[in-house]
Amino acid sequence: MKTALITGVTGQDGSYLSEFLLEKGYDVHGLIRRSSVDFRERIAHLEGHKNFHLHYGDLGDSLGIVQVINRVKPDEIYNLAAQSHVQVSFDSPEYTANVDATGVLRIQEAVRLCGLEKSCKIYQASTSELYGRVESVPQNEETPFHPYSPYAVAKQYGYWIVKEYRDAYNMFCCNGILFNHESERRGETFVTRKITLAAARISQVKQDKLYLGNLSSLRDWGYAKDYVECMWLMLQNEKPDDFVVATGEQHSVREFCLLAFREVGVELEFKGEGIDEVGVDKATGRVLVEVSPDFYRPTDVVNLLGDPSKAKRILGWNPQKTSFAELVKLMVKSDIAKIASEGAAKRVKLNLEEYLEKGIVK
Ligand code: NAP
Ligand code: G4F
Repeated sequence: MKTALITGVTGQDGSYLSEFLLEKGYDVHGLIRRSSVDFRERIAHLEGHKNFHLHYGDLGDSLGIVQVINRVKPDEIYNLAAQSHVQVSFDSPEYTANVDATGVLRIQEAVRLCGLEKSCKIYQASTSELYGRVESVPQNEETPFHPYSPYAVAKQYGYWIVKEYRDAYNMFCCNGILFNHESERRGETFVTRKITLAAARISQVKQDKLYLGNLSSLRDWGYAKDYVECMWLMLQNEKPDDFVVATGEQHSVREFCLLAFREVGVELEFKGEGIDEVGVDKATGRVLVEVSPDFYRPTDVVNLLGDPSKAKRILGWNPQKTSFAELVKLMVKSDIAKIASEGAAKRVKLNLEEYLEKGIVK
């Protein structure tokens, strides 16, 4: 039985990758951070599984990482842990560098210190943000990087230290240059999930309006569940290498909004430009989407489109399992159910409070 260690196991990708590897018969170990709230929503359903184990640790703490790697002796490490929000990296640039840059080095060195450099394969979660202020479109493994946020600059260090250890110490380590991938489990402050949650709430009269930043930003959005398979395929390849993982299709934030609101029966029409642009419900004339400068970034990456030919050719990975329209649909559907169930739970609580007050239940 193969053993895998996943950092970032509580995140979107970590949860799907855990399910994927358990399904393949792996013994899966996850690194978790101690926090005051101990409910880990995305992996709660896995916590009783006999081949699923959790260990406390933090990418900022070398000694802890060495201890976990020494205890687990993994055949494969998937380093998914990161301060993963680009906008937040402008507010916490030093923290982001410590986790997203030096954290990668800590993993690589820990593997060497534990004497596992010949047996343990490492996957590093690199990113399309490395292309940043893009120098050409579409982007592939040969496209020059131009990182354009503290997050991307930190990830660039991670990318290069992986390549360095591959050459210097002959280690099997790979960079997956993943373009944006989303899902029902996407963090709620990333733009796609913010939109699908808002569409669900607005349709259930629980929110009035959605405020967004740059509506013209272009992304290559795929489905996270499809992408974790490619992480695994990279570590099964004959030799370590770097791969772009993308769909090869590009859409704007505005287009994402149009499709998401259509799923809840609202036809939006966008009017105006820049900060004055609004998304109006065609049927009622109500303004449902507005632009707020709060969500503009000091520097924004606006033209990402990936070319996944190499992953397709060498790894046999299918980049278009889930289409853009299907992705939007499944995210909105899930959020409609989530918001409705929150309402139901609240009603039960209110009823219970009323019954307690009236002495109907004790
Ligand atoms: P995510 O949902 O934000 O998850 C991030 C994970 O990192 C969480 O489990 C978080 O743990 C953990 N983490 C954060 N700081 C840590 C630290 N100091 N020590 C240990 N763990 C820490 O991210 P994701 O979307 O799954 O992305 C996974 C990885 O792929 C990230 O490295 C991200 O930068 C990269 N990436 C993502 C995309 C994308 O579109 N999703 C594209 C390219 C690259 P807590 O639960 O304790 O916060
Ligand atoms: O959803 P986003 O925050 O994702 P972003 O910045 O592309 O980063 C994500 O994908 C990267 C891969 O390219 C990962 F490495 C990274 O970890 C993360 O998962 O923003 C997408 C675009 C940006 O151009 C942003 O300016 O949407 C624009 N946007 C417009 N309004 C907004 C908003 N982004 C957010 N988060 N919130 C808004 O209200």
